[in-house]
Amino acid sequence: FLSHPGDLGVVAVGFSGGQGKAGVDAGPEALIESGLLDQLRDDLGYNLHGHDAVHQYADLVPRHDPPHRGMKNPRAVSAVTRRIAEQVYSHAREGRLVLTLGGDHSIAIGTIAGTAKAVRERFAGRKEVAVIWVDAHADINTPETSGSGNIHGMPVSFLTGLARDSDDGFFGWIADEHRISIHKIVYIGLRDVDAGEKRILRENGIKAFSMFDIDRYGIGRVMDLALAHIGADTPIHLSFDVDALDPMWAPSTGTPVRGGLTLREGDFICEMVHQTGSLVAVDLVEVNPRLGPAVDAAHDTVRAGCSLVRCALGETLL
Ligand code: 4U7
Ligand code: MN
Ligand code: MN
Ligand code: MN
Repeated sequence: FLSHPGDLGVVAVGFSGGQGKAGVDAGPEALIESGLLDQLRDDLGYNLHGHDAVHQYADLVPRHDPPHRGMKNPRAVSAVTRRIAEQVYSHAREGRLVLTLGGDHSIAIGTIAGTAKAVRERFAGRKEVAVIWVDAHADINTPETSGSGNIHGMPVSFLTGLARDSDDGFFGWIADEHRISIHKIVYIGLRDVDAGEKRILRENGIKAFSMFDIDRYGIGRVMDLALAHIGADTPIHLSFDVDALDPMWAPSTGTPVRGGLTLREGDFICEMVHQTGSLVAVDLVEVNPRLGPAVDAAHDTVRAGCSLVRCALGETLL
């Protein structure tokens, strides 16, 4: 039953340089091995493009990559995300919905830069992409506020222009066409936000629904409010960090935080975003099949990730 036939660009990103734990680069392979892309093709009816390779970007990762403004692996992350931006842009320019499988969340610098540019072009500058960022974390540290130096905690600051660098080798390649408006981002699932990040969110009036809001209003009302904030007929990029889910559902991830979304709440977010008909791109990131407490941890996490992606791409319960 082909409920949502269409063209889907796939970018599988085997990259872990935005943080320090090995194994998140094996996320895409684990998701694909468990049958995700077959399900999208056979069960949901998509025409897949670019799904033949998990990209490693080895040519872009220098041997020596000392910190810059406290950022770790800055040359590698800058070069890889720049390449990802081109890959995502080429798919989006062809009118394809774009699915990116990570990889750590630094790669969203590339994915969102790519969709932002494609959306501006498609609507001749009259529309800007909105971002729904589902995560335990806000990922909006600047290099200066970051305590860890890990760039997977900074993508939103570079994408919004809160953080900038004039050197192309350190994200200076990010131009206005790649950026998103601070008013067009909505967070869902936050529960581990650094003090400096809270300040940034507050001072810029950024829309955020924490786990408190989900407990208070329920995920149904939170999604209504989130989508109302974005507004109808606005192209949406969904960036889903699997650590938004409670570790009960997604234990194999680099920075797990207890008190998170149930798998059903995660799926619901994705279903609601799909139902808008405005989805232009989806990221699923931070699946690390090498981590986790129990033998089944990686398997459970991969299964949860597959479910999220299928819901975002149109799988329905009935
Ligand atoms: B993820 C952190 F300090 N805020 O900046 C940081 F708590 O993409 C975590 O959401 C970032 O997984 C987590 O290092 C990045 C930390
Ligand atoms: Mn996170
Ligand atoms: Mn994240
Ligand atoms: Mn994480």
